[in-house]
Amino acid sequence: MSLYASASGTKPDPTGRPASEDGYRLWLRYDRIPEEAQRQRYLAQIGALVVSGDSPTLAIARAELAQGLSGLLGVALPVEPEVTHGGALVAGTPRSSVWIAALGLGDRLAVVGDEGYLLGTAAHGGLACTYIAANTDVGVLYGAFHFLRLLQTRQPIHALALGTQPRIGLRVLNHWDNLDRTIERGYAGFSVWDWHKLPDYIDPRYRDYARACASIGLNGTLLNNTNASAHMLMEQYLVKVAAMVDLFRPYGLKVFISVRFSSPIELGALDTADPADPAVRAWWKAKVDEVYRHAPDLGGFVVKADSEGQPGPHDYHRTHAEGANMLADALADHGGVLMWRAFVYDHRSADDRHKQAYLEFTPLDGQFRPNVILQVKNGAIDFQPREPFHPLFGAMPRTPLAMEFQLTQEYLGCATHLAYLAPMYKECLDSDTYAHGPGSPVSGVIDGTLDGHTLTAMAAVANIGDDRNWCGHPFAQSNWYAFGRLCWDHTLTSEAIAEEWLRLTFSNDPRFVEAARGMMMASREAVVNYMTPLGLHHLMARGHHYGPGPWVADSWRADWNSVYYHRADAHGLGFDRTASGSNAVAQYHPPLSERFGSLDECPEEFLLWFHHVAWDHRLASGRTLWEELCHRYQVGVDAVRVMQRTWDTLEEFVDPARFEHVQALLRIQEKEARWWRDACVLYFQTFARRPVPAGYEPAEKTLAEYMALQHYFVPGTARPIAQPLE
Ligand code: BDP
Repeated sequence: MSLYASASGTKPDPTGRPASEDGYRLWLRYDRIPEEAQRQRYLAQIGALVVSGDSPTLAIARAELAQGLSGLLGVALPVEPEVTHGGALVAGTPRSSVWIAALGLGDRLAVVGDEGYLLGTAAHGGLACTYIAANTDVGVLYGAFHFLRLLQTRQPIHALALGTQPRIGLRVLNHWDNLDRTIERGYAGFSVWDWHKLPDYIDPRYRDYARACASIGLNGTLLNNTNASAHMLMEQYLVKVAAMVDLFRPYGLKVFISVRFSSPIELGALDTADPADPAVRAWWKAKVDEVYRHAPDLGGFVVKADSEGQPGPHDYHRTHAEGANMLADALADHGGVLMWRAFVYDHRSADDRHKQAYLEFTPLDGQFRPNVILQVKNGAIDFQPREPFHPLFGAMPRTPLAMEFQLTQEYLGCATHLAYLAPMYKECLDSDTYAHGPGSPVSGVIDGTLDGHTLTAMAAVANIGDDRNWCGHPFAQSNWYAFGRLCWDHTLTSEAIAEEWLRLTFSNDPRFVEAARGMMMASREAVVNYMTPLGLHHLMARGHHYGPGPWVADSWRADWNSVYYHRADAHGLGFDRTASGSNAVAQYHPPLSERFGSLDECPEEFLLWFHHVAWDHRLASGRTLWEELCHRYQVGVDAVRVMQRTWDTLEEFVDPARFEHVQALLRIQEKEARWWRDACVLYFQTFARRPVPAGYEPAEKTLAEYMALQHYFVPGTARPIAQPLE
């Protein structure tokens, strides 16, 4: 257990408020249960801890249970090699533990697979016990965390009888971390990976990272930026990667690395990276063999190719399948998986950016090797506050598709805006693709059930940095948490995950939980309203994406301009993606293609995504588009104010440090929500030429003043942006 883990404990202060915490412990806070009767009930059931077996993973499970239980129960439980009396908590596999073997759980264990577990109570030989049983050591570890969570959230454990296993095979955080410790789109400090000191110095924080991941069932981590540097494949970095692989192995966490497609040129001194060239293939084969000599159980590679200036097979007139298969063949000998990203769009293409990945990849369906999985962003543009699901889901039945979400809030207010994103992830996962008629949800594509795939994955761009509280905003931790929980079980509700996280992270007091859960559940919609209501998208300032920039029109690439997306003119607003426009709607299966394509039937939240709508068009509310736009922007600001007022009522339940931190961040959020509202309303007004309806707050500045705002050194802007210094 790391030193860090216990560094920020809570002791009640004389005023009754918990002592300040810095958030380092995330949801793994094991403070003594203050409700005495509850604590005694748990103690009566768990008087000793029996985790036999000496694998590194079981040692971690034992240490976690010992630390967690002694913290929660307030006494150091005896840790015993064998069960000698009733009231013990027993954890293990039928091989590691004679007691688990004796319980005869075979049939039930058979259905929880390699990573699942059973939690239950049983009696054997006259002794009663509570058990955590699994087929593998890592299953025991996952079960241990689940068991601790039950106590942390004060659940009854006297009649436990549950079995669970993950619905998704690979559950991977993607760190867009550069080797110099900057993070592309990172807002919580610098990278936690201290590459310079690896492999000799292992920061204790890495273990706490692995604990946190394991506690929510994540089993993969991609260490470096998708815009990959070729350095990653140099031997001096491979030994560093190997140290991480060794460290993370007992936590069940597989390491992946991003590789640069042109590495044979940069590292191998070849003059081509053409996947059909035998020398290139041989170079990759040898390089992959070398990688696996250092890190025999590396998870595999992630590749971004032919996108945003990254090299790829198109440079040699080869397809994505040809490029991917070359790498997949080299990885296959070692059991490695290739996660090939579908985030591709080309400014030289005349077609709507929304359509490009679909056009590129659907003809390749069935052409990828079995160890390739295509990693697709939740929406077709780019992690916007709201997007319809990506039309590739449901369009490539013969290819395993992985979901890619973004936890880091590149387009949702960086780390200063409170935005709980489980509702956004669920909205996508629960969307019906109609690929095989009604009842063909995106989640079914992802978990393999719809088309019978066994290689399944979910990935998310991490929001983790070296800020003491990991994610910048205390509430941003909930998105990391929610991602793990949804990978394990995408049928969980956003409300349930929010409640669980709040209880673990702050307080079990129902008055707190109910109010704070309400804030969380409303938060993402608030962001949508004050940034991009009614299906608007990509209105952010250029490059760093911080703040509004609906006027951005001067990029050398059309598809990096806001005006490309909103298409405001004297007639109206929105991107016509119906048959009269780009016809992106045709990429969806019926009846969605018709629904999205019809002005009357299109859900209002996607209206301006799919339609160019007249300013005077009446919406369901009876308001015209212009009036509704003004209304939504105001509603967004108001929702932030409601969050502020709610948070202010919760002071007694939260320690001063985190309370004041959230309070200050909500003030920033309110200020920036107004900035968004005013800048966008004033800008769109220049096209609508209508007055802002009565009853709305007047803008603070003029449009010219908003347009003149410049921001320097915005975090996460890894790629240099030319900015005038005067
Ligand atoms: C966009 C980011 C860019 C990433 C890219 C990606 O702005 O920094 O490199 O996605 O997904 O959202 O590769």
